[in-house]
Amino acid sequence: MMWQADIETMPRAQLEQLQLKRLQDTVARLRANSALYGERLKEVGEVKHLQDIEKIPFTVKDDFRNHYPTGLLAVDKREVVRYQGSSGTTGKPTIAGYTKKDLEIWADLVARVACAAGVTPEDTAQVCFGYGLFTGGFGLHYGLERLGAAVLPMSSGNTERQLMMMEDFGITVLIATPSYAQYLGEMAREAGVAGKLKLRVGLFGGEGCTAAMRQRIEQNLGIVATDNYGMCELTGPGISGECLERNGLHFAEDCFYVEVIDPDTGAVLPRGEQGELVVTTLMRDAQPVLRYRTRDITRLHYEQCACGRTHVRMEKVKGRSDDMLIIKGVNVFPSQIEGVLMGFDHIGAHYQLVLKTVGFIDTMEINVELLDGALLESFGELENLQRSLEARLHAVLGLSAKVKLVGPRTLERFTGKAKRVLDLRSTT
Ligand code: DLL
Repeated sequence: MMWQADIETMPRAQLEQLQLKRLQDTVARLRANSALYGERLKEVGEVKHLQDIEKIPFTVKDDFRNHYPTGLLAVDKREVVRYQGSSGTTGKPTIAGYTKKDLEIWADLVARVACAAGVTPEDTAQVCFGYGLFTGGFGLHYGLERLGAAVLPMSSGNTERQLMMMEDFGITVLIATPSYAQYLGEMAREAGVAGKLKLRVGLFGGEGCTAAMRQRIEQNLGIVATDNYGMCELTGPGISGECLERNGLHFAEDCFYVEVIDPDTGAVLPRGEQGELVVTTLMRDAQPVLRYRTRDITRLHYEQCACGRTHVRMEKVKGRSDDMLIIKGVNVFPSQIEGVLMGFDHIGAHYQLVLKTVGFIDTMEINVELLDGALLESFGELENLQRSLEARLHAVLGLSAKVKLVGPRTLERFTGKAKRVLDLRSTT
């Protein structure tokens, strides 16, 4: 099923022509209406080919901070009908403004990823993303309405009430971060309602999760879930999402131009190489963004997908370059650790990484929840499991980590994006 089949299956040559036209329009509008880009584009000549984009300087998060809250608008403020922001809870948020047309396009983009995940107008969806500045709640809400599904706007938190409504309404679609979906599944089983739920589809996003973790959540809740990516600086959710092939997230290339760069040198990498995702908006009126450095590490696949969509597929995000841990000089993404942990049967879905400095040396301890507390009674089995985990982690990461196995339900649960890393290392 496709929401805008003509666009989603557009032959690549035609798609690239459309991108060039839209890029040229965006650049022209920014030259005329944006103080920041007007200045930056002075040195950039004409954009005649898509590759000419490489002459344009990058936009970075600090540009949003320095022009907070509305300095990046390229339209008169009277044309703005909504503001959204980044999900962080401290400091000044990153702000995105939208015109009416921007909101229309955004709703269609979200309807596209929901449709690709198998959502239909017959469905009733429970949105467990926060409604507020965060783009997740309102973004999914209007996209699902656009598609014709019924929406229950529960927002995040109050898990018992979420489960009650899920059962009462016969909710079929769950919209949540994977960590909250995991928690909901756990609570549903505990409350004895898991068997009564009618869920069939999940749309996960706002944070990554490994394929192994997803499989566990799917089993708990009886759903098939797709991964959906987005960020406030570039609109919000709906910029890329998986189809049911689940073989990468299709990027909405009619509305965005994507590149992958070497995060250290800024050089554009050849197609298919892993690096930092850089995105240019092609259809935003209120706040167009040129070459935004997302900090997210991924890889792009240009071969056509079995679903028939032609838009480029982005691999699941491996991590953010600023979340990458450097431990004793070794680069580690938390997702690599999750991948190892989920390969063990007795291990639950909750873990926490604790980094400390002991006598000038970095150490990593991983608190890992067991699925079954009974294992804690058997010292021998516990020790065996701990040793196997440590050996596997060492083999995969090239680094020793101490594993501490803890009882079920002892680690913190999250209703939004999970915070699994506790970095207590001294910075001196
Ligand atoms: O998290 C937008 C969103 C909401 C996407 C709901 C999908 C569903 P921000 O709060 O601005 O926006 O955070 C953006 O979150 O740069 C990634 O690091 C991370 N992120 C978002 N989705 C994924 C994902 C929303 N599917 C930042 N996989 C991004 C991995 C993700 N990371």
